[in-house]
Amino acid sequence: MFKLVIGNKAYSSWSLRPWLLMRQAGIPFEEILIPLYESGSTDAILQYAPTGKVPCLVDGSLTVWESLAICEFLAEEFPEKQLWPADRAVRAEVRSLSAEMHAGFTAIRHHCPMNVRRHVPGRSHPSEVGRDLARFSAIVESMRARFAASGPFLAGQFSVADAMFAPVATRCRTYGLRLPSRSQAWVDHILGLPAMQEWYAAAAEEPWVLPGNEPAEG
Ligand SMILES: N[C@@H](CCC(=O)N[C@@H](CS)C(=O)NCC(=O)O)C(=O)O
Repeated sequence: MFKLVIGNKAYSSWSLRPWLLMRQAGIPFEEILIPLYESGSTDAILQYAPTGKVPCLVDGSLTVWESLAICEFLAEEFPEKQLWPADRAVRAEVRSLSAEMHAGFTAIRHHCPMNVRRHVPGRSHPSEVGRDLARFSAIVESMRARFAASGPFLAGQFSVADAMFAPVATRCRTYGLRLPSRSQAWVDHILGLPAMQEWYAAAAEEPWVLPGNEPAEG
């Protein structure tokens, strides 16, 4: 069985991506959770991933690291699940969006760190966060306008892009970021998935708290 090595569910946005992909696609795996940013965390991760970072997927003697590479690998392993859309043009677009997420959105990632236990709406954020949010909304509005008829996900049916953007959905909730209606509907849909509810419930039970990152604002 696959082993998926992840970090704390409260904080580890990169871990959430392949975890959600596997849960949503019904791909069985054993979860190995290594609490991050403790003495010994990096050494523990290095037993699996050469980067010392999570996520990491282990399949027997084979190791795959980097969230997007894991998603690519799984899409190839399970072609019948169509984790990339079947249509060539849509697939190219969804691949581009997934790569854009993997390489970009640095302001929102830096200034609005994922913490699914937190709710702190109404804060002011640097203007570059607004630019990332505008790009995110433009993506979702465009995708949902074109693919509404084929399902509630970005390209209609669930794809790697939904998994890659899922942590942005959690940040929109945590920080109360305002979105246009189609984007808000996508965020609500992602956060309502049973797999996301499972992730949130597990995060709520985690004992680990990063200093300065956790007052229980609600
Ligand atoms: N580009 C990597 C990013 C991985 C990453 O930065 N993971 C964080 C947790 S979300 C990590 O392992 N941090 C531990 C550390 O940097 O010591 C990916 O896509 O998987």
